[in-house]
Amino acid sequence: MSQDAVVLMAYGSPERVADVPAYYADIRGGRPIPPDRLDDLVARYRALGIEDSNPLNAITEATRAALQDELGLPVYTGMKHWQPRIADAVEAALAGGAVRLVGLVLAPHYSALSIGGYRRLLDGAVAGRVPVVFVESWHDEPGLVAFLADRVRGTDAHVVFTAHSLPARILDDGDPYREQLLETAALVADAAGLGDWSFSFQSESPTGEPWLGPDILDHLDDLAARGVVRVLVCPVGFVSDHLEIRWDLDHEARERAAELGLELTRIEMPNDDPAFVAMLGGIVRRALTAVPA
Ligand code: FEC
Repeated sequence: MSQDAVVLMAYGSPERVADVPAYYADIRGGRPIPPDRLDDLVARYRALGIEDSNPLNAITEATRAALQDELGLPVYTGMKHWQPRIADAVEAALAGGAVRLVGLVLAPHYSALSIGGYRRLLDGAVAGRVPVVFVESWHDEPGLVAFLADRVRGTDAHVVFTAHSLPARILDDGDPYREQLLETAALVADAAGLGDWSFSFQSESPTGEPWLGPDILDHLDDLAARGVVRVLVCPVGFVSDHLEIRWDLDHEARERAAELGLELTRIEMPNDDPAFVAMLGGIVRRALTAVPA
């Protein structure tokens, strides 16, 4: 049957520990990997219990299935750094009769280094065979703001909004990433009536160049020095439980907070929450009506 279809894109996670070297090589795009960094990454996945199967990819699948039900259209998962690849999703969609594709990334904020990469992979795979409606960002989507505001409203903790850091050189090129992140944080804080909040980056990689800051670990030091005792982390740049949430926040940031005498909690991630999936559905429907079939 000829119809529209959605390619739902995510970063991807190795299915088992044995996949980590190939997965990391994909992220590095051919640049060499220091052996200690690989060992460290394997140890992080092991610490999360990912030996022979990966619950993180199962979350993406649950979100895909729920979005498909919500839309009544086929939705195919395409991963940036693991399987099924974005190109696999495109081939499956075209084999299923798709005549137009919506490309939606499970990350709300645009950077040429992140969403731009998904777009290049999608466009390259489609190669002009069908029209593509690509959603560049959804950082100020009212449903996202309302969803996150519900997660932080009424807290007596200092709320720290976070997102993945990127090399600071993106600012030289006028990249909107940081601006969009700060906008989401301000919109959520306003909608939830928060008085005490801040923003920090997380998950920086030691690549030898400066990254956007402040990093959450340093930021926790500052908050403790300011007399803050309770912190609620709201990761606006991520939408599901994965390594950067379950290790970088739940392990590393929590450990640093404990050393500082801070109580650190985080919001439950959207994952496949029905309200979140309904919001994604609204974005897809709007994208389809904005562009003639
Ligand atoms: O749960 C999982 O298994 C995967 C979690 C995961 C998500 C994620 C999201 C983003 N990343 C972004 C940028 C970078 C840049 C580098 C980089 C490196 C890694 C490594 C792992 C990793 N990232 Fe990631 N990222 C996730 C996982 N990321 C593992 C490699 C080990 C390490 O450095 O810790 C640096 C690459 C390089 O070395 O050159 C840059 C951005 C996002 C948010 C947008 C998105 O989700 O696509 C931006 C989830």
